[in-house]
Amino acid sequence: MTAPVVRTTCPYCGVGCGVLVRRKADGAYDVAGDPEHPANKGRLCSKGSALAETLSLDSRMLHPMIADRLVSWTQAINHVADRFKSTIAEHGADAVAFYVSGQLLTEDYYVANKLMKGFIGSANIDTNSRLCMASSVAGHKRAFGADTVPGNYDDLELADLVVLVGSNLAWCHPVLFQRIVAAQQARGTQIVVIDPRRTATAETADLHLALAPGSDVALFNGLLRHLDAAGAIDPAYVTAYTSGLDAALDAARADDPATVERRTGIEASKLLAFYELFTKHQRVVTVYSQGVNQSTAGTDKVNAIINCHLATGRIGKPGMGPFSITGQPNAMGGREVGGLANMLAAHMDLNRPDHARIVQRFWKAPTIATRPGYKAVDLFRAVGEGRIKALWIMATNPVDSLPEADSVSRALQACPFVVVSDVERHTDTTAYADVLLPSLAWGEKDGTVTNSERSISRQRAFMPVPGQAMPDWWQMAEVAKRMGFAKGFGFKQPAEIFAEHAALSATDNAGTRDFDIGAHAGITAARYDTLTPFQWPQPDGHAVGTARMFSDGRYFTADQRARFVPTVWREAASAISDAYPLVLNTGRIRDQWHTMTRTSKTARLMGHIAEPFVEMNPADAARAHVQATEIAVVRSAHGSILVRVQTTERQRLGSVFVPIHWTDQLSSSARVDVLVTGNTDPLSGQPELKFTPVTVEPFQAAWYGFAIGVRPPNRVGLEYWALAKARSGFRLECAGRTQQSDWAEFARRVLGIEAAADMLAYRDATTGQHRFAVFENECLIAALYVANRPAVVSRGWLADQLGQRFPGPHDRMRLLAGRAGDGVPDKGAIVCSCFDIGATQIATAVTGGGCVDVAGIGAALGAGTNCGSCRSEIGRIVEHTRRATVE
Ligand SMILES: Nc1nc2c(c(=O)[nH]1)N[C@H]1C(S)=C(S)[C@@H](COP(=O)(O)OP(=O)(O)OC[C@H]3O[C@@H](n4cnc5c(=O)[nH]c(N)nc54)[C@H](O)[C@@H]3O)O[C@H]1N2
Ligand SMILES: Nc1nc2c(c(=O)[nH]1)N[C@H]1C(S)=C(S)[C@@H](COP(=O)(O)OP(=O)(O)OC[C@H]3O[C@@H](n4cnc5c(=O)[nH]c(N)nc54)[C@H](O)[C@@H]3O)O[C@H]1N2
Ligand code: SF4
Ligand SMILES: [Mo]
Repeated sequence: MTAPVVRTTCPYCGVGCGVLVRRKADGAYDVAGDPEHPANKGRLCSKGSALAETLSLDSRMLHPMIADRLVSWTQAINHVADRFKSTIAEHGADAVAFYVSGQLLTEDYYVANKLMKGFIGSANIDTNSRLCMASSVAGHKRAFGADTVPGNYDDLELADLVVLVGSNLAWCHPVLFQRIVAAQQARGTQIVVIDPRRTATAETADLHLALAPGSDVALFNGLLRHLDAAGAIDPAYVTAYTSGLDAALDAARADDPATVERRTGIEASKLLAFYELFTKHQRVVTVYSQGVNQSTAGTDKVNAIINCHLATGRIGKPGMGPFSITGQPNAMGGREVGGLANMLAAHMDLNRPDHARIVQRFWKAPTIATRPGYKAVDLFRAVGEGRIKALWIMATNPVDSLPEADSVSRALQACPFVVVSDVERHTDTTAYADVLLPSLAWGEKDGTVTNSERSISRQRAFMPVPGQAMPDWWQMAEVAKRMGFAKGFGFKQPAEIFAEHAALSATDNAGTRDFDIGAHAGITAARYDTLTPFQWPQPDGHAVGTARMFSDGRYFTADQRARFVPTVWREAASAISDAYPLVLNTGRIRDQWHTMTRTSKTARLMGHIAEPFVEMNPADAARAHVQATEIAVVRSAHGSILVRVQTTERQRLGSVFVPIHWTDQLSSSARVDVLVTGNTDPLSGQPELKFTPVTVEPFQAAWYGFAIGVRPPNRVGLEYWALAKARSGFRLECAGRTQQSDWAEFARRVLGIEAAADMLAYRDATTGQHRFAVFENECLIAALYVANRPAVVSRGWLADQLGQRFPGPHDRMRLLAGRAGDGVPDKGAIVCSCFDIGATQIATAVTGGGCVDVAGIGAALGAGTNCGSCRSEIGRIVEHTRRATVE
């Protein structure tokens, strides 16, 4: 008998891939792409493919806790409800707040929003989506009168030109990227990438514009002006369906070509090449994400892009449109339930009395919030200033992900009452909780999510409930009941919540609001169980959802016309200076998800990049007196971090890049948001996460070390460290400013071993080398390599030796040498995580195996043939190796 297959949705990015999960005979799970899901048609990326490896319960939070004491759910719920009630009684409803997440399911989010806005009566509920797509929401509302994503994924395949602005799609939305690359190969779709860095995405582009950070408005104003001059504006469309073109053109004309060239730092010929491509192709999709949104000019950047699509009438038709790609699996669902401090439920407006009446009446709520609450950055400032006295954080890790992050931890420290619902016991945020509530994780919980193309899909449970973990919606409904709101929160299962949410969306709607899923109002549990993906809107009576919005040229503004918005380029809020001469850009790497609470559990995903780094141009590195592979201090006006230096020409002069992922759980001091400014976009409240003035300085290490261990090495007292999971244990990078007097003693402390242990040692005073390997029953259990310079050992190979037998002196010597012997290939850093193929193997297949391209590497090694996330990196290695061989 074969085990049943559960159809669910990937919990990571906003592509929203369908996943098939099967329980194997050994109890482990097998994860595969769902061929029937419209988003991915069977594909998965490296993170999706590794989902089965992240399901362990090792570090999970499994019991409610008050002040580190295990308590029952009743005690925990009573305590939370009582504290919220007494705080409200004493200080008013605006003295409490929820800070939630685009990783909640729609049902969780709906309950949170209902409780805060309709029953507590405050709009102090904001979400990490404020850091993610608030500028797109604000831009959509300005242009369309509603927060509507016009197109869909098929448009990316139907387009003749795909413009990617501030999006590293190859790493952040890999399955969508693969769909575009397939179209590029099959039908010659042109790809333009607009990003200050030459990213993996840019490597595959036909044209890459490495613009000066923050200059997008000037670039798109220049495009609008060019479209006008070239006669490419569609007067029929503009006259029939829009208003405000003249004012937008006037604003754009302020940026003459020379000004655009100066502001963007892009030479005129390249700018013209892009403008001409855009002019020539009718079928253009402009995809944008955080390089656009996370800026003090974020909303203007969004509208500068939309202006160009409206002017050419390229919206609402196959293969064309502006396309805001969402990051989190349910960023869209959160918008639909109104989970932001300036929205009401079901895409209704907080400041419209008619909308407030609809929602309040539908909820039979005692009150309704009519004033916007605090947006994320201000919310934590209000916590810090004592204006918010009780805070519930759910499915997000603000101590790591909010700007000026050290002031966030200080605010939490000072806050009288902090509740954290999470799935992990130890995060940088759970450390500040008065009450910890264990939530069900992916694979254990049921509900819906909405992806970037408005497609609503089910997440389904396939695992048993661990410990006492409970769904997030249940936790809030119980607290609501205990606060005296039993009537509004009697939900017994997520289907009931979804049914109510769908009914609200259709209430007094009749086509006046974009979000209407009335076809699913009152859905039964049985139908909810079998729900297949559909695109909203799907009003009552419609058999299927809506693939494309605005096809009829009607928008959701009062006069049903789309609005052009005049946009004016302005500088980032903080300028570089002599003290802070470099611009810090932050973002993602391919195989990690945010604060790594789940993706760090698998050695396969840690094998790609195992350590936090700062990527900089070699000339900037030389000026800062730091070298590749050394540790550097990156400092801003707000704080400093320690990270490894990487130098590359792909990084623009004057800009440096640091990934967002590392936390205090896995590194000594690499939380990048400690550095980042809390300046926000005046309209959207989204912080400027991609532009912080910083300086880079040498760390002045006296020694560098690399350790492995079957148990995590001890980090106490280490100045610099970064920990990562390896296949049979852990690996640790470390460094310090002062030499140790007794390295053997140091090794025993870091490796956590007894004095009597079987420890082999090697010392070379000239290079400051100290090497130790520790055995138990002839098996390697730990090792440490220290030197004056960054330790040159084969890290992947060494980590793979943990637990292996080393009976003889010859093998043991090889271990101390830190390298595989002759004839045993060293993989190098893992590039293809699906097949575990490293950079050295790829280079060897070029030099010794005659491979000349990505396809050849795929045929020879398998690398790049499964999820495809690594194909652009393979291409880069092949090209580099071939060039090196020719020279
Ligand atoms: N592997 C992985 N994938 C993810 C995530 C993850 O954590 N890991 N997170 C998901 C989430 S929540 C999100 S929001 C998305 C984000 O997806 P993306 O937006 O694609 O990712 P980022 O790396 O944040 O930033 C994108 C690019 O913006 C560029 N950029 C910086 N400043 C500017 C500028 O002024 N103008 C322009 N045009 N570009 C600029 C950066 O160099 C960077 O390459 O990814 C989602 N997917
Ligand atoms: N400098 C800089 N900062 C950034 C960004 C950037 O580009 N640059 N990007 C921003 C963006 S776009 C985003 S989206 C944020 C992301 O930042 P966060 O939201 O802070 O990051 P995550 O690691 O996804 O946090 C999710 C938390 O929820 C927990 N969790 C997982 N599943 C569940 C569940 O079902 N229920 C509950 N209750 N908890 C769960 C996880 O263990 C984890 O602790 O970071 C933002 N911060
Ligand atoms: S692209 Fe990858 S991370 Fe995103 S939903 Fe699909 S499998 Fe998950
Ligand atoms: Mo995000």
